[in-house]
Amino acid sequence: MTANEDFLAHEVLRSRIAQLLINEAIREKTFRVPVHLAMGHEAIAVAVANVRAPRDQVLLSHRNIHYQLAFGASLKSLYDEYALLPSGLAGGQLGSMNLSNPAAGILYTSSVLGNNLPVAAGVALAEQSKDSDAVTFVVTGDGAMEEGSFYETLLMLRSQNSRCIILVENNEWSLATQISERRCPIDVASITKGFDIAYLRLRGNDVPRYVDALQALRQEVLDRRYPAVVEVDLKSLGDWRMPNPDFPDGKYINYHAGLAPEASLSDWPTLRDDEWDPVHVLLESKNAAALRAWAPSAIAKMRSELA
Ligand SMILES: Cc1ncc(C[n+]2csc(CCOP(=O)(O)OP(=O)(O)O)c2C)c(N)n1
Repeated sequence: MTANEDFLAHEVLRSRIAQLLINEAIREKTFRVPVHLAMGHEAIAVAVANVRAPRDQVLLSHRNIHYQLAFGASLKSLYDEYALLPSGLAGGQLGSMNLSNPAAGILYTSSVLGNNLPVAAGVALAEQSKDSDAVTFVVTGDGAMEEGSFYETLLMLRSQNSRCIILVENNEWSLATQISERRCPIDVASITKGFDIAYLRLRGNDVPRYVDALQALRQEVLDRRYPAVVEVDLKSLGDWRMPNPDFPDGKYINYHAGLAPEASLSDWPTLRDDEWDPVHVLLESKNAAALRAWAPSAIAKMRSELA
């Protein structure tokens, strides 16, 4: 394992532990705003933070805690922000769904679904006019992709040959509906082909592999001067089954926001034992034993941050 791979693994773990501690605080009704946890989304956020060049800007959506953490926000600064305290990351002014952090490269975050896409097109155009070699990253979801702004943004980015990467975090769900329940499938690869926009699909939560793929794509976007879409298959962890007489195994409840009632923090903070959990994937790494040994002390240290 290289030093960078080791760093990436610790970042994934730090993000998961921080989110499980935030989940505990949600359980205790500490916060004054709804928080959308992103457990299961850590790998892509850690990879983007690692690939980003200093001038690159990132624009986020309602579910953004994984990027805040990957871009260096402390657990305490997020905890205080969600409690709307002056000591919060944005002085308690932005809460969760609109939390930006321009000093760290998170230029803009919007709770209005699909809104960050045209804003990103504007940001990318502004960078182009300065002849900079910056790439703009914008994060969206499979639900937000249903907004007209997604398609308008593709048109605008390709027409202007803007250096922008749209990341679609495809968790298959939008609030309480699955893609198959609410719409026809959208073949993003074909749509991007129609616009002659680069397309990359990621799955498996292997952060070093994500970093390599994103680095190559970022370079392609700069060299060829055109946009790209990355579709990332992932699962938002924290789902649970509610007892219900009509469902022998309980009714499936997708995790969307707020408390993940059955998620709790243990010495090795996995939530499922397969490739859909980025923390489980770390067990495949050469450093797995050392990571397992490190986790309890990290948990204790982060818990003490909040004491
Ligand atoms: C313009 C607008 N319409 C509706 C909403 C309500 N809303 C918030 S999150 C969400 C679902 C988003 O789904 P997706 O983009 O897949 O992200 P996920 O929450 O699954 O991560 C909706 C409909 C909103 N915030 N803004």
